[in-house]
Amino acid sequence: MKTKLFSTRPNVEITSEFWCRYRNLIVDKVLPYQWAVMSDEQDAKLPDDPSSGNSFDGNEGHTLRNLRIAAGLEKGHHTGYQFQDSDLYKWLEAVAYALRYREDSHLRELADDLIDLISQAQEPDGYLVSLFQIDYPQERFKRLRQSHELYTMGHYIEAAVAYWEATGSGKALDIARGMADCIDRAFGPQEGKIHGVDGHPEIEVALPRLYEATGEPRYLELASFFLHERGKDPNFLDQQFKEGLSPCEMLNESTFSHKYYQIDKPFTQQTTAEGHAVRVVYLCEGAAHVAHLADDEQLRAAAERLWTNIVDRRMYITGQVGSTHEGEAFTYDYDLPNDTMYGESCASVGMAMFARRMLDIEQKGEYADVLEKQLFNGAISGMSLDGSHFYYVNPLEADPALSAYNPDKKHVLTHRAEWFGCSCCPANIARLVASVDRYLYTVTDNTIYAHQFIANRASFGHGVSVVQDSDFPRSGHISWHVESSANTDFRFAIRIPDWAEDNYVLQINGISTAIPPRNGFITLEVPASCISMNVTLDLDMSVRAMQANENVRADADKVAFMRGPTVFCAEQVDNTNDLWKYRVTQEALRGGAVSQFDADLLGGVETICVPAVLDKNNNVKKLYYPVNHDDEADMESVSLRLIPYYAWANRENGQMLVWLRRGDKTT
Ligand code: FUB
Ligand code: ZN
Repeated sequence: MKTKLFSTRPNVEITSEFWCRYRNLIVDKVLPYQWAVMSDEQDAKLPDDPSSGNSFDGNEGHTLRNLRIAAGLEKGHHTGYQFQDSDLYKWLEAVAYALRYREDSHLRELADDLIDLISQAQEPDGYLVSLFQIDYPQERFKRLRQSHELYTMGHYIEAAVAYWEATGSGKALDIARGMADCIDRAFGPQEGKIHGVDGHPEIEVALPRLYEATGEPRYLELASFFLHERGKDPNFLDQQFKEGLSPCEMLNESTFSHKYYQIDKPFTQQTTAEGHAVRVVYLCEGAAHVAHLADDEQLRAAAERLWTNIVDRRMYITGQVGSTHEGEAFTYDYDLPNDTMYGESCASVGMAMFARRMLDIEQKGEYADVLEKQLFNGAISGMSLDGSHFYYVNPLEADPALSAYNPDKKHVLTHRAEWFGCSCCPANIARLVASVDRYLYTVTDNTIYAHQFIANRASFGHGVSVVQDSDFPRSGHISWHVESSANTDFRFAIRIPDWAEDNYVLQINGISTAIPPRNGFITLEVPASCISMNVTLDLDMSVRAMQANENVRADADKVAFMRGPTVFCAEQVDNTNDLWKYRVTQEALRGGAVSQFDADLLGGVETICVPAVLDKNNNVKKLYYPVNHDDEADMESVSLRLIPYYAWANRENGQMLVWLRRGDKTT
């Protein structure tokens, strides 16, 4: 076994202005707000959206109250979804990460009290899912297709590991051990145990983390069991209904196919991402983590295959996944509609986590590219700039009229909501933003891979520290000051992002170098004699006009604009006409679209001015009319203003468009 030089979990302090703003918002606004809603201190308005799981009227979740009832402190029935407890657990996990960068006695107290409550609510055998404890104790582990029992406990286990790491709370971790032991006694390959899986993967993500925290091999073995068991018997989840339906309606839901649950065939034989998107990406994240820890080639190969299928054929330019609201699911290759899509925030968060686990297995720039894409687009678009409004569905094209009058687009909100009946996304975004410091480096035996351009100060143990300065994504100038008293050789690798192509300059101690990237990284050898090294990378941040693969019918003849990793969009408030009427000119495609920083807009954002044309005769035409070639002469030159996609819907309600219509050769 090779000895590891560095800690695989470096100590990282984020200094990036962009991310500090978000992370302070998490502490000052997001977490207190989410707590207030989940503890019923504050009412939140739910969107009028009967699809996408928001069918509860009013704030009926009473998330904390469910746990209080389970703990015997209040009387009543469970309210909300079967996995309602998990929202609080994600909140707790986010608090744990936040406490690592900002001391906050109020949040700490709330979290400690919550752990006390959870401990009171937990059954003596470790089980804890409030719906079943309060109203359906006889149904425990009997309705796994929709019960979310392992999903819910999995989220607690993740939170507990994070809280233990942040505060040393043994109590939090003991509860998690109790849950995992309870699950371990009930499930597994041995005779007499349940040979089946939860309809919603998550325990596969949680158990390897608990294994890392405790060193208990049973937890890793159990995670491995769930991954290999998935899809072995496609009928397993249905079989449980043979003995009759549950008195709890929610648990009987059966409209979805085996593919929806990723059980149509063994996970290790799956080749395409099918069914519910969040389930797929959580499953893959767990598989990649277990593959790494247990050196499981089958799981690694499956995770890699599904990664390739998602990233090459089923992912939006902004990183979102899930092309349909029917089952919040993947559809088929290249089917990426922009206005009926789902793109759930949780799925983007899950993709970021999946990418990080893939980086642990193999240090390929591609994984870090996707991670960056999620961080700067798909995931943060789920939260408003004020931290108190959220998206569940993240479209690439929206129009208030469509959402109001076209039932196929009812699930697309043109303004973020205060909360959701099914509110899985808000705390998921919070836990990602609060833990972003864990996503910047991948560390292997003797190599530090610096793959994100988010300014930070990091120490890796063994006398090696790195200070990364940048004003990214505003500027493409990144510098690393590496200091070492290690007195041993090591490597420092820097990602060259795919979006930079060959347009970058790398300097080491002021001297340009032309080392070619391999697998997306330039690797620098740091000799034992080196006590400090300065590396700078200048990435070309020019605006890029992007097109989609020609198989993506939704984007045919369309163009999107990016600058660095950031995808841009047009919003109605900045542009006078309906957005789909603008045609982007050839000039815009050839470098004529330019960016400018606007310090007064949306807290300070880059904007792009795109040369475009509008048809002057537009308003006088009939519904249908013959093509008139003179029309081409009747175009009015205008410009379209774009803002970063993540910042849309923070002003007045209106249309939004990422993929813009491309003019023809004459425009
Ligand atoms: O089923 C639990 C969560 O609710 C899923 O992950 C989300 O997609 C939402 O359906
Ligand atoms: Zn969600």
